[in-house]
Amino acid sequence: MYSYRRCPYAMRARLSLYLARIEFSVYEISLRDKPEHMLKVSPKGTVPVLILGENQIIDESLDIMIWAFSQQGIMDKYLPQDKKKSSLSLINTNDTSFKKNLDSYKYSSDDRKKVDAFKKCLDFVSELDLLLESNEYLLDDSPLMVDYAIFPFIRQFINVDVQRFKDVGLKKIYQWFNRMLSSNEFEHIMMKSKIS
Ligand SMILES: N[C@@H](CCC(=O)N[C@@H](CS)C(=O)NCC(=O)O)C(=O)O
Repeated sequence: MYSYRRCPYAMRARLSLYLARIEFSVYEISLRDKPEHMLKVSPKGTVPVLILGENQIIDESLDIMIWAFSQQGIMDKYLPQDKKKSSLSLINTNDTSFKKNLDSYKYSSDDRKKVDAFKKCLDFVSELDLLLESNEYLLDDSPLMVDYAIFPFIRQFINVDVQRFKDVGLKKIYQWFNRMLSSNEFEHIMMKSKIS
């Protein structure tokens, strides 16, 4: 898999392969100097790119997750039918509006824009915090695809300014974040080894 260690999309893909116990080699790329072969097999130039064979690649992180779960017959465990619609809807909000606001929060040099983006991000994060009133994880008492898919982005959001986030007082999501952060699976996929 062509990957980039700190990319949240690549993290969710690596997490799903780890959960499915699928062995894979990680080829860590530089986003500024992408390998020719990667661009040849996936011209859109984003990571992760999972190479299954000569003419078979998967270059969307959610498709990699779904492929990994289906390979091992653990789709029902991580994306149960009765939670499919709500899982995909949360992931979609994460990948569209939340990601856009997260980028403005992270990269804006204008303080007013930054604060505005932070508040917009909080709308989604508060929604997640509310879900955690009912379960240990977002939609269940054990982590599902939705937790693994969203966590890397919430991690980025909190890490921009941990104190600013803590001052808001969203305790449940902060506990969830710490639980996901210290999980074996996250520690494993962040290890600096080439082979997983
Ligand atoms: N929709 C893609 C998005 C992947 C994506 O945008 N990855 C970023 C890194 S976090 C990337 O490769 N960007 C290309 C670049 O920066 O040149 C997916 O889910 O796999």
